[in-house]
Amino acid sequence: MDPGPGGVSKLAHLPTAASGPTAEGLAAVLAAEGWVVLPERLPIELVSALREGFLPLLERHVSERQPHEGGPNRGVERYGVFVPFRPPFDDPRLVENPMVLDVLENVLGPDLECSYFGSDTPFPGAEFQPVHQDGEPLFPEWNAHLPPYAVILNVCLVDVDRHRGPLELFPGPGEPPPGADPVPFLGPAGTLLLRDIRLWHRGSPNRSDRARPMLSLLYNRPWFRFGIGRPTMNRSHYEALSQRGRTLLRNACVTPAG
Ligand SMILES: O=C(O)CCC(=O)C(=O)O
Repeated sequence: MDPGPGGVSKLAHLPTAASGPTAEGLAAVLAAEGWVVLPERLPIELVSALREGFLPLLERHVSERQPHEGGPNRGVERYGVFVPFRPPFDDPRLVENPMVLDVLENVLGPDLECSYFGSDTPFPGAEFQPVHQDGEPLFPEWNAHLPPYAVILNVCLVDVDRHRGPLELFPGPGEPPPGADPVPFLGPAGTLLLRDIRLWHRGSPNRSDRARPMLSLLYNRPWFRFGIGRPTMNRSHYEALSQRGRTLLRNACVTPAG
C-alpha cells in the first residue's frame, strides 16, 4: 500500500486486513471523519488519458470565460468545469471503480447513483477560497449529524504538492472553529479521495507555475438531488455502459446518439 506523500497519514489508523484496509474499514473512516484517501491509485495510463481529454475542455471553458463574461467562475484564477460522460471520462475504472463502489456501498447503500461529474482547477495565482461545504444540510434547523447521503470522489489529474493549490479539508462534522488546521489533499496523479458532501473545505493558493486539475464525481443515495449539472450523455455512450454503469447513471439525461 502506498499512501503517497503527506496528507494521507490517516491510512495509518485504519483497521487493516493482511491485504490492506478493508472496504468496511475505509467506509468507517469516511463516515466518522468525513473523508478518506483510498489505498490504490488509478492506473497512470488512464490518468494520462483523462488529463489529455480534460485539458481541451478546460481550455475551451477558460477562453469562453473572458473577463467581460465574469472571468474565472470559482474565485481568482480558479475554474469549475462540467465533464461529459463520454470517452475517456466514462471509463469504468473511474465511474464504476470497484474499490470506490465497495466503500460507497457500505456508506450509501447498494442502490447509490452517480449524479454529477465536474472538475476544479486552480491556476497559478489562485488564492484561498472561503471555507465552505458543497451541500446544504438536509435539515438546517435540526442540530444533529445525520449519516452520509452524498459523497464526492476527487481524482487528482496531476501530482499535487503543498505549492500546487491542494484542496484543504477540515475533518469531522461541523464547521471548523476559526484558526482550525486543515489537512491538505496531496498525492501523485491518480490519487482517489472520498469526501462527504457536508465536509468543510476550501481551495488553497496555487504557488506553482502549473494548473492543478482535479475531477469530481458525486455519488448519492437515490432520493438525494444535488440540483446542479445533471449528467448528460448521448445514447451510444449510455448503451456502451455496463449494466452497473447504467444503474449508476439511471437519472442521467440521455440525448439521441450523434
Ligand atoms: O479543488 C479545490 O481546490 C476546491 C474547489 C472547491 O471547493 C469549490 O470550487 O467549491
